[in-house]
Amino acid sequence: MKKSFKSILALALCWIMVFSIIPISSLAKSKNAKLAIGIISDPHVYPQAYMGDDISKFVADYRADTKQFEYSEQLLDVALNTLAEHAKKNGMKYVIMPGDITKDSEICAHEAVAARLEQFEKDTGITVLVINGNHDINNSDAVDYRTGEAVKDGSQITTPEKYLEIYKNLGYDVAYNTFTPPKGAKQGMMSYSVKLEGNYRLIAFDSNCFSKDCTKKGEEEHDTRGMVSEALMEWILAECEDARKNGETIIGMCHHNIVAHHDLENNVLNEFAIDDWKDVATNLANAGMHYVFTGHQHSNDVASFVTDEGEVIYDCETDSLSSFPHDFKEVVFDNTDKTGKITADYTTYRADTLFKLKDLEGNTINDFAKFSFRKVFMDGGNGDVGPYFDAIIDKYAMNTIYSIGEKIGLTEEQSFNVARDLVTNLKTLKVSDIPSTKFKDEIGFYDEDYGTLDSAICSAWYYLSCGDENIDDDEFIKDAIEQCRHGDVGARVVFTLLKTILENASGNADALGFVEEIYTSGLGIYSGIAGNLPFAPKANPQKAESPDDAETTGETEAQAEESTKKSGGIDLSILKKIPGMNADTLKGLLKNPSLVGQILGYALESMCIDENPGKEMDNNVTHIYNGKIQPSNEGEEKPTEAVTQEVTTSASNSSVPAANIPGASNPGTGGVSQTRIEVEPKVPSAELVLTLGACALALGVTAYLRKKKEEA
Ligand SMILES: [Ca+2]
Ligand SMILES: [Ca+2]
Ligand SMILES: [Ca+2]
Ligand SMILES: [Fe+2]
Ligand SMILES: [Fe+2]
Repeated sequence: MKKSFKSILALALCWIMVFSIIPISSLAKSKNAKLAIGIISDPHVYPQAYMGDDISKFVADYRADTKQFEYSEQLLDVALNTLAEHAKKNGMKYVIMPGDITKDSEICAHEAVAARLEQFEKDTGITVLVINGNHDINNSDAVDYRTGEAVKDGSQITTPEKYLEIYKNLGYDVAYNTFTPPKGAKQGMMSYSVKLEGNYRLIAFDSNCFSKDCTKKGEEEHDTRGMVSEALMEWILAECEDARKNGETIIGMCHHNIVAHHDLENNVLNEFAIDDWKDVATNLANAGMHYVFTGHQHSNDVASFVTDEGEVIYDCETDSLSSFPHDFKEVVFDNTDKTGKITADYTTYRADTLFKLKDLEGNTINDFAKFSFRKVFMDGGNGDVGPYFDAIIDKYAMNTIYSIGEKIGLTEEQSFNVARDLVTNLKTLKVSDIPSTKFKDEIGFYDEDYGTLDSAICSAWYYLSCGDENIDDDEFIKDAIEQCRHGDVGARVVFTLLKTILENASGNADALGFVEEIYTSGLGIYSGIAGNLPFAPKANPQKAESPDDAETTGETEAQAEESTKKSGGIDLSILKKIPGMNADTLKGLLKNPSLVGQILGYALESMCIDENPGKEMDNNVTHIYNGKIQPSNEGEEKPTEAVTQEVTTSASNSSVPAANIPGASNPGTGGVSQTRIEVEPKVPSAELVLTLGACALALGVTAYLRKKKEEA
């Protein structure tokens, strides 16, 4: 008896063990569960070993770039090490990367990153899943500086086939399905899907254009824009269908934004959101993809979009690891709710949150975000974006300025002075009487007497890049936007432009032609954009008696003083020095300065205000998908934006019903406009447009230069 009791006991213990261990662990794979994922986007790595023995040439050549290439390897290191540390607590199983892995598709960079990621997989047991970005394939900017000079002989360009070979162990090794484009086409060819633990399906799709079947020029050279071809969409929808049949929760990843994160993505910056984004977002959301992870624009943002059927998609964009503020994210999904509710709990971290970087001299950098912001915009000064503008003008515009100048008889020196003075005069242009002080401690830029245009640009850059925009406590930026929209900032920008040119070229017979060509060409482009803006350009109420009339019709001293006041303190008498100037010409030139101001205000507002899906709901929040949304009962308008089911801040864990979210039922105030706008501004780089953007839109000169450059 004793013996058999023992064996029964042993048998029972065995059963307990079998039931308690084996079934649970085998069930875990197919059963819904929480899932932690790390997200690193746009690391834009370039290996220091390829910058040459003396890297100063490389650093100088990329001065006009906000990406910190010389720190890109360190940034990836500290971010991965932080994720590994966090994984010990949150059990993270996957790290995903939504593209722009390299500077410009350099093979040396791809190979260095792939080696680092494979090592990370070995060290941590975490699986890394990558997708390519626009910079990563067929990019003729691929460069080798090992000789100390920029060598662009094509030897560093990564082809699509080479890319697949390099990343074979970083996604494709665990793929459930892959996409094969139709014969002769390559769009989407890196796309694959993976079944993730916890009953999720990741659909990683290649939104890029690097082959002749889809690039704008029909060449095997990358575009900045992105798209989903018909064949790729068919494949994605089939994947969604298959995942839904299996009861899997669908998660998307691609490089380009599926939902526009602010209104500028609908017009000026239309290469950031994917082509026809509303159609793509509608297809994906209706097919059951409610969360998609993107990058590309180098900023932190969540934006939502609701389809006609009431399905929502949240586009979570992660900041570029190599650009201010150098963030990465972690998300915890939960699909265990029986009703089908899916929660995504996001947390955003600075790259150097646990481990610090070293500068080129080997000194520890305490706050890399601040270091990088100041390095790009201030170069050690206070609130002075001059060096960055100088670098941009130098890199993108100087040759064009010289050639225009030459055409109208300016010396090279005069042309140079026009460019230099424009930068100086515009960045110090007063846009508000209120001092700019909000970022004095955190970043170090400020204006203690009154707010200038460069402070407005720095502020906008901060808000857009960091996310969780809240300008409630920023009296300067609120006033700057108001002054641009309805004050005389536009007029003063125009006068500054004229004054600068005339000061350097007055007396020249063609100076007027120069001014007119620049201004009208710029204005033409603005009018084109403005016709599609979500506001109607209003005539300035003061325009009827604007200074241009007075200027050319023999005004009195008192009138001149009044004109000077109206033009923001700029002495307009200089306009009289233009050879051949008459009232009609001047009127034409100064036709609509209020439009210039409105566009500048619109650009600033798009970058600084974000209520989609709600105010401060980008970085550390929980977004919940809880089935279809019923269109709101007030009015026939369907909610096309800024809608969230229920939002919980991670910190407080308090639940806020959708009705209480600012902007939730108020389309038109959030980041997404109602109509897609087709304009053709050619964008040399994200950095150029985003930074000069606010300023250049109002300038006219940059649009003109850009257009001229294309013609050249
Ligand atoms: Ca792997
Ligand atoms: Ca947002
Ligand atoms: Ca935002
Ligand atoms: Fe990027
Ligand atoms: Fe990109």
